[in-house]
Amino acid sequence: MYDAVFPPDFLWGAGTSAYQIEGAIYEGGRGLSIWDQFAMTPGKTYQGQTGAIAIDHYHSMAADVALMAELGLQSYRFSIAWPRVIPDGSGPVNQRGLDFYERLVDTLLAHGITPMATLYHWDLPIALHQLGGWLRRDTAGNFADYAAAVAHRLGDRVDWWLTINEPWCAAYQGYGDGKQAPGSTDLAEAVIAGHHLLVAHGLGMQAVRAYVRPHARLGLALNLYPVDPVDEREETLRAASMADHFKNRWFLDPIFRGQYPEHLFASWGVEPPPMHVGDAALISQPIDYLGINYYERSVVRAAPTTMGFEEVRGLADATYTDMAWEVYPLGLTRILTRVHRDYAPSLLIVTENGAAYHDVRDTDGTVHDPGRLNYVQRHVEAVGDAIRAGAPVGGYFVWSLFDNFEWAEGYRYRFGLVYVDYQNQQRIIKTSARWFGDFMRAQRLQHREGLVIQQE
Ligand code: IFM
Repeated sequence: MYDAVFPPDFLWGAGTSAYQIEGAIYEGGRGLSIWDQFAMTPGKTYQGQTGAIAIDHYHSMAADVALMAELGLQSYRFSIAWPRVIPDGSGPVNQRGLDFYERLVDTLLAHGITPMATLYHWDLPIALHQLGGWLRRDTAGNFADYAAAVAHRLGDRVDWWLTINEPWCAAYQGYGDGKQAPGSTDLAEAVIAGHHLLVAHGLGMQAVRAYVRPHARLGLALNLYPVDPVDEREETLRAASMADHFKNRWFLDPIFRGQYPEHLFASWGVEPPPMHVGDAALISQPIDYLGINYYERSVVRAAPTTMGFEEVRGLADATYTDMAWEVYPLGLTRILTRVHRDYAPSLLIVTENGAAYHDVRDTDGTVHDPGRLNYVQRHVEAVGDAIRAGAPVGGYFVWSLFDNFEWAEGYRYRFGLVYVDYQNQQRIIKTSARWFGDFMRAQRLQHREGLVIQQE
């Protein structure tokens, strides 16, 4: 079922982010972030859960990397916590913070695992939030200084970089619907925050580029969704177009075309963001790859909401994960080929793809996760289909390597290939991880020995 479609240098891996796994929020000179504050605010997360301890990766990093090697992971995507590196967001660099990530990178490399570093996965230092956070343009400049500090230390070893993870979530969920930190509910603010995140991406690209090796690859990761109308009525088709603009084109267009879609903000009844001279070129500077985070498609119908649509769930014949996200592998092929067709990035990497289930330990201590196994297998096939259709896909990362803090949902859903017992921090390799490890090994072997292995 998996023929020789994946090239020898295809990156296979899994990902995490700092606040979701590290814990140790008061250690190593780390400052606090908007996520510490948000999670500690009553009512913001499931049962008031926080990332204060998470899966304690800060203390178990070496063992965690050894586990990655045991699994056969070829590449590991992680994020760097800005408040560990610059506790107040701007100003002095905390060398102990950088030391931690340097140890992580060196341990990965010692195990032959390729590091992919994300610079911003939502943990804005609280001191910057107090100055205005992403509503303040200078935050983008502060981000560039932070990015430079990290790249200065790690640029001689890390060749894969992502500036911002999912600016749509950071902007819209952080400032628009309030589901994420810092929890504002003002669409006009979300639009401004989104623009400043893009400016930060642009400045961050330049800052990192100055310190990395010539062959290093720099990009950012967008969460994208193919959008389908639930029926063929004209108003539904219009709603689907609105949804596509909101979910996809809001960020794709400025990055690849240097401009927001026409009438986008007017259609939401808000002002466009404050564009400075040079912003368009800065934001749309060439990236070496686009990270695509794909989980499900979006099926919509017309509704009297600000964006003119609402999501439709519970479709007959559809299957859903425990988090009620549709399992729709074809959507991954579709989004990859669509981005290739409409925006033509030179390289696409699936930087996140995965499924949340309520996994449990069997009496013998093992964890079987057939839902996730099926999800990952089918999405890997969907990537193969996209490559066959001509999309330049160069990597695939499962989200997530470990069960972890799923933001406002706390610990109630598990995304990991590896199960974590939150009582004692024990790690247990799930069935999906065993399969994925074997699969990665088979891919390597296939290319090393020039074999074509047909895997069942
Ligand atoms: O856990 C998150 C991740 O941090 C960002 N992308 C989506 C994942 C699942 O919700």
